[in-house]
Amino acid sequence: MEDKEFPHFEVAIVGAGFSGLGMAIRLKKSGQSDFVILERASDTGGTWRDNSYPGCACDIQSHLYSFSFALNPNWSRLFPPQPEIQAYLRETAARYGVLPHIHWNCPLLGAAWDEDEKNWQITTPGGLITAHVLVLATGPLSEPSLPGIPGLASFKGKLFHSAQWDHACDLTGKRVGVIGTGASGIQFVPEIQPQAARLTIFQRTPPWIVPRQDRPIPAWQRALYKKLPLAQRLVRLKIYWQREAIGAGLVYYNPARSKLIAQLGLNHLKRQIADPALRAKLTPNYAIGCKRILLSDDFYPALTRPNVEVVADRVAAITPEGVRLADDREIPLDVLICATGFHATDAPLFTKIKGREGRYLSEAWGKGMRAYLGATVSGFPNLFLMIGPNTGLGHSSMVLMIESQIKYIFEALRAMKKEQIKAIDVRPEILEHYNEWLQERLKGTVWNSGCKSWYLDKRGQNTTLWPGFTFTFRRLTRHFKADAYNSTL
Ligand code: N01
Repeated sequence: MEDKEFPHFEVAIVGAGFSGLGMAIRLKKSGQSDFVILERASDTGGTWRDNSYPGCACDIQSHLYSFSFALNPNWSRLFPPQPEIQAYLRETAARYGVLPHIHWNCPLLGAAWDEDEKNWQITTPGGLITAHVLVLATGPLSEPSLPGIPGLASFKGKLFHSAQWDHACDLTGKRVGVIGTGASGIQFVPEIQPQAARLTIFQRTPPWIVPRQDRPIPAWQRALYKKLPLAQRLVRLKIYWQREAIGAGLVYYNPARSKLIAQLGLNHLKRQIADPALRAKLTPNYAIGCKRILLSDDFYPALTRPNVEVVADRVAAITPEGVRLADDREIPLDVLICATGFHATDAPLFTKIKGREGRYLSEAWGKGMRAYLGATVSGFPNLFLMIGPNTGLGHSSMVLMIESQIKYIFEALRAMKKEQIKAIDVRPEILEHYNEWLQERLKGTVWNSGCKSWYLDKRGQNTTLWPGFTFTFRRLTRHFKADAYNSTL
C-alpha cells in the first residue's frame, strides 16, 4: 500500500511528558506544524502524571526543574510537588499551542522502518500512520516493575504499584505492607503511616537519606520572580552550580571523601532514630551516591511510630494472606504496595521498534542499551531517543539533559531538511567508540562502585547514567554531528 493512504507526518513524537512536550514546543516555536504526538493516556505529564502517590514530589529544586524558556514564578515550594509539576507541563503545552497535536489514548503498538519509502510505519489503535522521523520520548521511568517474588499473583488483598496508585483504596485501619525503600517508597510512607492500622516496610537495602529541608516559597519571593524574572534566573543559576559540584563528587569517586559525605546521612539517621537496633537496620552498607541519594525529613520519624515495623529479612514469598519471610514468619496484610521501581533498561517498548533488516531495538540492544549521545542507534534510521541510554543524572535536573537533546534533534532535523537528506543512520563504529568511551569513564564513578541499582542492567553494565557534568553533555550536543552518520539523499 502507498504511504498517501495513511496520515503522514514529518515528525512523530511518542509521549507527552517533559521531553515529548519540550520537543514539540521547539518544533512549534520554529513554525513547524507537521508533527504529531502519540500519547498513551488522556493527559500530559508522563511519569509526573502516573506517579500520583501521596507525597510525590521532585527532589530537584523547583527553579531548576522547569524549562529554561518557561520559568515558573508560581512554584509554591522549594521542591515541586507532583500536582504542580503536572499542572506546569499542561499549562506550558497549552501556552505553546502543542495540545492540538496530541493524539490522546494512542499508545504506539509498533513501529517499523520502511527502507523503500524512507519513513517509519507506526501502528496505533486508530490505524497506521507514517512519519519521516520518529522521536521516542517515552522516558526510562514509564513502565512500572513489580518484584519477581514467588506468589505475588496469589495475593488476595489489594495489590498495586506506587506508579499506579489506587486512590479508591482506603488505607484507614488496614494492615498495609510496602515493598521497596527507594525514592518513591520513602515519600509516601510518612503520608500513609497515620492511616494504616499496621504498616510493615519490607526493606531489601537501606537507602542513604539526607535532610530535605523543603519549605514554602514566600509570596513576596513569588511576586518578585514575576516582576523580575532575572531574580529567578540567578537563583536557578546558583542551584545549577551547587548541583554540578555534587556531580563532581559522584563522577570522580573517592572512597575517603565519600566517607566524609556519608557522615551527613549517618548524622541524620542518628538524630532521627534513637533505637540502636532500628538504626542498625537502617544503616546503609555501600558507598553513598551509588544508588540515588534520597532526601527526607519525615521518613525516619514515621518508622519510629508504634504502628510501623521495618522488616529487613528476606521476603521468601507472597501468599494469599500476606508475606512470608525467609525464616517462615508470616505477616498478614490487607494491602500490599510495591514501590519497586521501573523497567529502565528492559522496557517492553524495545521489542516494538523494528529497524533496518527487520531487527528489533531489543535485539540491537542484546548486549545492553547504547545510543550515540543517548539519541541515535545504528540500524534505526531517522529514529531519535530522548533520555535514551546514558543520559540520566544522579545529581541534577533531567530537564537540562532533555533540553540538550531537543537542541541536538532539532539541529539534526534542520540539517536533513537543508541538505535534503532522506535518512540518517549513525555509523556503527562511531556508536561503538562512543560507548567504549562512556563505559571507560563510568568505571571511576560512584555508581560503578559495587552496589546493585537500577542504573545497572542485568549484566551489571551502567547503561543509564551520564558520567559527567550537564554542561559537558550540552557542549557535545550543541551541533548535529553530520560526520557521525551515513546519509541517504
Ligand atoms: O524505585 P527504585 P523508585 N524485593 O528502583 C526495592 C525517580 N524518582 O520508584 O535497593 C524486595 O529506586 C529496591 O530494593 P534494592 C528517581 O530517579 C524520583 O523508588 O534494589 N525489594 C528499592 O528499595 C528514582 O531513582 C523521585 O535492594 C525490591 C525499591 O524497591 C527512580 O525514580 C521520586 C525488589 C525500588 O527503588 C526510581 O525510584 C520517585 C524485590 N524483588 C522516583 N525489587 C523524586 O524526585 C525492588 N525492590 C523524589
